[in-house]
Amino acid sequence: MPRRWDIFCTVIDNFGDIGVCWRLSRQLSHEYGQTVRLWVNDLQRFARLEPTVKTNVSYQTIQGIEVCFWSNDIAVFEQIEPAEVVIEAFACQLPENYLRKMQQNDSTVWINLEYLSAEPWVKHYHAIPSPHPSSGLVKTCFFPGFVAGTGGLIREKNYPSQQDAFQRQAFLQRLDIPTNCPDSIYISLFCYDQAPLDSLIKHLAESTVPILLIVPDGKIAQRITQLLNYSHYEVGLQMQLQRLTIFIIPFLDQTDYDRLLCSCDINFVRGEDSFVRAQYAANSFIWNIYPQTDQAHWQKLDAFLDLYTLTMPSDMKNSVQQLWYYWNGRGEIDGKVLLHFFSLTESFKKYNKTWFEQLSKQQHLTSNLVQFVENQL
Ligand code: TRH
Repeated sequence: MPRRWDIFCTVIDNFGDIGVCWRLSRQLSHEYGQTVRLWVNDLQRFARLEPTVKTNVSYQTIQGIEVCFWSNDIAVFEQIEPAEVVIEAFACQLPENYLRKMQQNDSTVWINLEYLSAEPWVKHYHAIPSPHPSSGLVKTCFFPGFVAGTGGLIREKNYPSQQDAFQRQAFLQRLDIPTNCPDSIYISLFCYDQAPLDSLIKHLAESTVPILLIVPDGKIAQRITQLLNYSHYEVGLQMQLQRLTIFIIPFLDQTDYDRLLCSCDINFVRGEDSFVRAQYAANSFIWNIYPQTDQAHWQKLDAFLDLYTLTMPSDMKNSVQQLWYYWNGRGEIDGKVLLHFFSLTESFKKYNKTWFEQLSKQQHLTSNLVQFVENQL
């Protein structure tokens, strides 16, 4: 049943909020024929991962989705009729006057799309309706997750076949990355400022295996350039340190970023969305979790490790845990740890394929959302 959806997204920092909302919007529209209006407060950020976004217009249609700039001027919402389904992404606050209009139609389905976590409590809190204190409307928290009983993960219907069909060699050549280095390890790098970048670069440079490190344009790429004492920074720059070759590539659109994850042997990913996509790419991955001031991220990290490594041989499990802890700021490693992780690359690929198959068995988030809405209306 085609419904009208309003998705509200505030970009707090980084790319994850709009990254998730954009994937959701596209899947709702393209695979479920839903009419989607996406409200986003930062078009510049959005344009980084979707270059067709115009940053100087308030309304535009992209790939069949109405994209609206959500400014501070709430008078705009006086003219707006709320949709049948309202998604408030990551507990962003709806405009007051929009909320008042929602009260006039008590069949509106109002959902707060939460952050992803592998913690066991998630399935107990998923999809529990609660009355909103001031409006009296019912709001439901939708928790994405990795197991049955949660909201699931965003996964396009044709994701595996899409990836099978793509041409790795042509893709890497398009990015000016050499493809004739069969003995080299291809690594992509996307991480937070807190990650021990200096030490990683040092270990990679000392590796006995040649390494091609691919870094999308951004703060991390700039820091590496400084670290290696290069006098200028630009996209396309290639740097050499012992057996390590570093390529600064453009910040890619989401589809190409997915391809990059499929093209590399090892992916350093972060946050939420790139972390999930690395799992779909099924190559080795190292997660830099979004750091929280109360250290709550450690619980989240451990919860995911428990689930992900459940059936992993102990050698691989220890290697993942040691490396992920180090990468998130707990403990140092010596070069041998990294080399050992590299030596397990093929085993990780095999294990991660099974992990992906397991994830694919659960209903995906968009399908769960559509089903939930149909049950309400
Ligand atoms: O950017 P992030 O750090 O986002 C984070 C997390 O979502 C976190 O949970 C949230 O609290 C915080 O934002 C505010 O990392 P994440 O989630 O991986 O999102 C990055 C997005 O950017 C993802 O959709 C992939 C996309 N991307 C590209 O499209 N091209 C690129 O070149 C790169 C490096 C990323």
